[in-house]
Amino acid sequence: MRFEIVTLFPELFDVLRTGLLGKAQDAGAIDVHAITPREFTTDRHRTVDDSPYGGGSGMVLMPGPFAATLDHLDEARAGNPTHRVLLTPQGTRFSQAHAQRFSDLECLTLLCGRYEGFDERIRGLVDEEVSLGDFVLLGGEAAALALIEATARLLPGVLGNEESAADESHAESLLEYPQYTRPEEFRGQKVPEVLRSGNHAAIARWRRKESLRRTLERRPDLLEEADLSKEDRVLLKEINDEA
Ligand code: JD8
Repeated sequence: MRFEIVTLFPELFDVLRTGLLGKAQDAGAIDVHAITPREFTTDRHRTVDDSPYGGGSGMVLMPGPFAATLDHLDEARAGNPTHRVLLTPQGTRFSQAHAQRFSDLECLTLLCGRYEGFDERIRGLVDEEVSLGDFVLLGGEAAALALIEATARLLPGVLGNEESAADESHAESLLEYPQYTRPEEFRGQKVPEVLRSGNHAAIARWRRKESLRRTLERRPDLLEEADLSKEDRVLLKEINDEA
């Protein structure tokens, strides 16, 4: 899968050479191409922003350099299609469902802004608008990096361990159970006995119960959405009766 990023700071995407996504790039499973609209300006100062019509503080990104960048990318792709996403606080909240949908694409083009944001006519150049969440960033780049990571980890050949992505997807509606490794005792806290019992059925039951407990305590909204089995309801009743 190819990720194209239109950004004033293409060097920020060098971080994707780190770790598993670096390996995925080396292996050709993903291809990351960050490009700056400054390259497609025509004036001496390489201007990409200007003051807002109607007055007010700050600068607004001009549509021309963004449109020229997208045209260039279309030509470089030789007619192969892409899906264009604008990162903005005004977009729909990014979720795992977006990551799943994007991971089916051959090519995804992400538009990142800075300053006070985009000239309204840039919105007409994209297929959808996405927000990372209800907090204020300085620009779209950190949101794009998170979106790329969430999407790329779903691709075949990216995770290394082929089981992990599928394994987690059926559990994605619940929070994860507590995990332990060595040592057996740390600062007076012991690893739960059941995990050292070798009883795999008991371990699976304990893990499911602790997932349910943690989700109930921290993210009851997720529990509403989860489709729970009869056994899950038994475990939830046990949790309730403990209190
Ligand atoms: C793009 C400029 C800066 C500063 C308005 C738009 C996403 N979840 C998210 N939070 N913030 C962004 C985001 C912020 C951006 C731009 C995305 C382009 N800014 C802000 C305050 C005034 N501009 C985001 N996705």
